[in-house]
Amino acid sequence: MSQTNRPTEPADPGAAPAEPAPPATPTPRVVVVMPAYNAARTLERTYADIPHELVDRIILVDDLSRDETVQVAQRLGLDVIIHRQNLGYGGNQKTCYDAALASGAQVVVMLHPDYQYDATRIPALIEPILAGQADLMLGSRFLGDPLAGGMPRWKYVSNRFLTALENAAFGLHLSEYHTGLRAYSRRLLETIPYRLNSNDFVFDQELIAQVVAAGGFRIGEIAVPTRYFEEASSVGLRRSIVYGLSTLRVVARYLLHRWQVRRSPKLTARRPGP
Ligand SMILES: Nc1nc2c(ncn2[C@@H]2O[C@H](COP(=O)(O)OP(=O)(O)OP(=O)(O)O)[C@@H](O)[C@H]2O)c(=O)[nH]1
Ligand SMILES: [Mg+2]
Repeated sequence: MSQTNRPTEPADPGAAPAEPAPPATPTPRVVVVMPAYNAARTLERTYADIPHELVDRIILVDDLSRDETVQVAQRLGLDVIIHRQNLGYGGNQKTCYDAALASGAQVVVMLHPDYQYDATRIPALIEPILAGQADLMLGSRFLGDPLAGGMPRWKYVSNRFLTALENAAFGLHLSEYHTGLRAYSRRLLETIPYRLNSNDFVFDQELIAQVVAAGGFRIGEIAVPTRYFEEASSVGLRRSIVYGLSTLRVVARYLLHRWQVRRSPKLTARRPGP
């Protein structure tokens, strides 16, 4: 993969002579990552809603889009990483988190670049992580009215079904597991062996199963609006069926692991420390 970086801050020619540096403030580094594939038509809108005063860096990983995603991202000044080959949504996120950790992120926000999730909600999303009260925060559409936001009824029903099943298996009470707006603490991403997960959409579910299996991580959620519209990227029926079945497999694997019937390396391994 290749990487293009945002130019560093230009030196201010009119700057006063160097004064003693102020004491280093422990500012948490918040990094937004966007796993992108053909997001040219929605990227600028998504970017515009990001609370830039809170975010230190925005990394976009392009999975060999066939549109102008890379050009738009570069024009916006994002850090762009380009995959040499199409890996899929999960493979894309692996690169996102590797890059975010390497950049020193303390909090990592994963945001779909298709403008389906309201980036203006990022401050509320990351607040519990910054306060040390959560390690994983989910932006949930099901705390609002997903149907009013245009979610197709069959997606609504399958989401509810899978969420109920996952709650029962994981012993949680979340309102949805299938959101594209999430935030993670550095500690979580350093602990969870996310690289072992699928390169496909089920990556998101495997990661939550890993978080639950690891224990000791607090998960929270906030309400986010649902937005379905013409230019948004959306999974069709066939891929949704594959996704649903893969999610069932994640739940089954988790239960077998927990009942000590069959141990899963994905659910036991730990990423080596830095
Ligand atoms: N790397 C990669 N990313 C993808 C692929 N398909 C979609 N994406 C990105 O992943 C994000 C989520 O994909 P969507 O197709 O919107 O799927 P979804 O949001 O889970 O499902 P919907 O509720 O139908 O929108 C999008 O913003 C895309 O930019 C893919 O094949 N490879
Ligand atoms: Mg989408």
